Parts: sequence; C-alpha cells; structure tokens
Amino acid sequence: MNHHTIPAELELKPLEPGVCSNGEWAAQGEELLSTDPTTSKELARVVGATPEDTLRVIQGAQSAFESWKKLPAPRRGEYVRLIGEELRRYKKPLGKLVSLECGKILSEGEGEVQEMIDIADFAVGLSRTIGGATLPSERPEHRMFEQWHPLGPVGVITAFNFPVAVWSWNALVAAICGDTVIWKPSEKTPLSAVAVQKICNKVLEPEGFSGVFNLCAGGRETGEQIAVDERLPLISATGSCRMGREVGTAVAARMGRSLLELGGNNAVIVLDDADLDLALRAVLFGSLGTAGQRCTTTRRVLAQKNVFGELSRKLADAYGSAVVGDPLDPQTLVGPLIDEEAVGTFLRAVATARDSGAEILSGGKAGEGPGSFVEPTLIRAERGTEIVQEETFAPILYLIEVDGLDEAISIQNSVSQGLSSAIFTDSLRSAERFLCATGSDCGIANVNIGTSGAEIGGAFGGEKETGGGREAGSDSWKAYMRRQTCTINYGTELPLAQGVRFDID
Ligand code: UN1
Repeated sequence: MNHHTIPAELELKPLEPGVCSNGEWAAQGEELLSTDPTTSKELARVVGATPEDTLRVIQGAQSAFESWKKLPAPRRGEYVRLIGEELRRYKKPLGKLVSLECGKILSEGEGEVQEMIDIADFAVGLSRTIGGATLPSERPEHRMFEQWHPLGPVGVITAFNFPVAVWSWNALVAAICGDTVIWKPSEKTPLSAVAVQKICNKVLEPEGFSGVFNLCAGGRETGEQIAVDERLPLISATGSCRMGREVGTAVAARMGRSLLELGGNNAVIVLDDADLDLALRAVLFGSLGTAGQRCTTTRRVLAQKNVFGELSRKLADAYGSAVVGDPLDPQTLVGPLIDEEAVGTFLRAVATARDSGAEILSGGKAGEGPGSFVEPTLIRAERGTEIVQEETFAPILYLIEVDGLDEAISIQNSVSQGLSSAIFTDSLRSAERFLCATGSDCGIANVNIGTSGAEIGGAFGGEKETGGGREAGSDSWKAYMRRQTCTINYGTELPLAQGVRFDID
C-alpha cells in the first residue's frame, strides 16, 4: 500500500517529540507508536511526556493564561479564525492523516477536519456574543447581573476515534473564553495531535502568542497527572466510562470541575409506520460508520413487529455487501478497527452473544490480517440478552423485536449510558411521545435521523454513565468560564434583601 504515506505538507518526521509547551517542542518519555491499523505497520513514533515534561506544560499554560485572559474576547476569536483558515488549507492532508492513523474512511477523515473548521467558525461568532444576563433586583436602585470570566488552564483528554475534532470542540471554545489548553491525546493517535499542534503554532507564534495551545502526549499516567493537578480548574475528558469514572473521581476529590463525554449504547427505534428506506440508510451509517467506533454509533435497533422481518433482511443484505477494506479507497465503507486488542474485544462479544443463544444474521468473523479488520456483524437478540447492555466499540448491531412504542422506549432507556437515540416514524404522536419527558432519556434524541453524525451547533453529550457533560455548540461555552453574580447599588440607601432589618442607631 504505497499510498499509505504521511502527507508531506504536514511536515512530520518519523520520530516527533509529543510535548509542546509554550511553542517549544521537547519530550523525554517513552515512545508512543503510531500504527496504521490498515497495514499494521508503524507510521511514526512520538516521544511521550515524563512527569517533569507534564509539569513544565502545566506551568507554561498557567503563565500563558495570565496574558491570554487579558485579551478582549473578539481578539481571541480573531486568532481562532486564523486557525480555522489554516485548517481549511490543510483539510485534505490532515483528513488523510486522520484516516491513516485511526482507520476511518477518507470521507470521514476529511469530515472530521470539517468539524474542526465548523467549530472554529462557531467559536469566532461566540467570541462576540458570549454574555451574561441582567436580572431584576428586589431592591430599589440596584442592578443585578452576571458576567463570565476566563477559568484557567484547561486539561483536554481525547480518544482515538475522533483524534482531532473533539479536541477542537473543547480547545477552540475554551480559547475564545480566555482559557489556555493542555491536550493529552489518545496514545493510539499521537501523530494527528502533533500535526494539529503544529498548525496552531504556525498561526499563534508569529503573533507573539505561545502557550495558549499545548500538547502533552503520553500514556495513562500523563492523564492521571493532569487530572489531579490543582492548577487546572477544569478537565474535559472523552473516552470510556471506566476512564471517565477515574478522571471524574480524581477531579472531584480536589474540588475541580470535570466535563465528561463517555460511552453510549445508542438505539434506533423503527415503528411500523416508518419510512423504511430512510431508516435503513440511517442505521447503516450509524452502525458501520467509523467501523462502529463512535460514541454515537447505533448499537441497537428496536423494530416493531410488522417491519422487523423486512428490516432484518435488508440490513443483512447491506451488511453482507458493505465494502470492508482500505479506508483510503473510495469504495470502502468500513475500515479497520483501531488495533488487535479491539479485534479481540469484538470476537469476545460475538462469542458471548452466540453462547447466549442470539442468532448471527451476518458477519461475526475477523480478517486474517494484516490490519485489524472485522466483518460488519448483525445479531438478532432478545430483550434480556446480556451482552446487548454493553458498549462494544466495533461494528456489531443487535436487532430486537418490540411490540410498540412503550416497550421500545423502555428497552432503549434500560442501558446504563444515555448519549444518543433516534426514532423512525411518520406519526407525529409517536415522535412527540419519544421526545417528551417520559420518552428518550438521552442527551440527543432525533426523529427520522440516525444516532450519529451530530452537527456542532447543538450541545453534544449525554446522561447517566455518559457523564453528563455538554460540549461544542449552544451554551456549552459556559463550562469553560466562571460565573460571577454582581449587584450594583446606585442609590443612597442600603436596603437588605429578604426585608432583613439591621439598623445601627
Ligand atoms: C465521538 O464519537 O466521540 O455525532 C464523537 C457524531 C460526531 C461526533 C462523535 N459528530 O457522531
């Protein structure tokens, strides 16, 4: 696979330092291997952080915060705009690198960079619109209002499946808020992080700013060190529920804030009155996109009796013919899993499903290598099948037959995560019941749209073990700022709230 080479425009070397503090690159820790999951060959190596390196990054981000927070927000937005411009310029090579390093198909790799561009544009707009409410004071000649201040240096821990976009949701919004950022990328995709850090440096250094965006590649210990450091008022972490529980607990123990975006076990409900073609296409993208390795991946289809048979057949056909292979080949729909460990997890889940009596309708096997390929796998399960409760980060879709909407909603909500959900129906009443307070318990609820592929303009995240955080659009920026309630007395009296009297004479 000759074309599996790192795009030259990104100016990456086979051995890169993975620590960038205040614009200076240096790292002394263990080497992290960047592997191409398609060929199982090494793409490059990135030197990770030692505890001293991490300390240096935190100190650098803390001192950069002192000057960055003083800049008017629209000026900060201007720098984010320039980063967005640069990302537009690098969309193709960076998209290819993302595809190479994490194995998602090229269109999704480029889509991920587009997601960064979109959030940059959004953050630029925010830089002129973030503001606080003025609230009615109960006291005469008083004005009460809220204002939002920069929070501090923020730790951002990201996962392999969106190696760059999720950083941008956090970092670009945090930057316009006046925060500086320390990025701990997944140890499985360190090279994409180095490429993005270089793009940020290229923009900010000529402007005399360094230390706003910092990189701290490393393993688990690096993440742990960042989580416990009291100088970081906020840790935003994306990844497994297990990781989120550890980070969240460590941050809470020091009274810090965490913003968690963890696993999902997302379902699509298909009712008898659904447009089946639409449902089919949405389920295919939702379950097979990114080889089933999105937190928003469709993992369960809850189909009503009269459409169950037809939908199962159509899905099985489509699963059998979906092209699995080189993510850079335009015909491919399903690339490899991230690594061999992920293949092992896939095989164990299939075996567990089979042992529990579930029927494998399509797929179930792993490829013979090289590359960590698996077959798109469709499994007919029952409501009580235990493995269905688990999020297996692989293209496995469980199909469950349901009587009607109430049963579907109850099954959908019975898992421990609450990220994304969808219903396919042409009934207004069913759609509204799915969206009302007794309907879906997830952070995202869609009608006639699948569970994955959210736009950046909405707040992204979910409930229960998904962690409760909200990132990207809407008012998610508030997580990166501290709120201050201010009351001004412009009168000559000092009335007390709640009618309390405290007369001195
Ligand atoms: C993730 O998998 O962590 O909604 C993020 C989506 C993407 C983001 C997924 N925009 O599928």
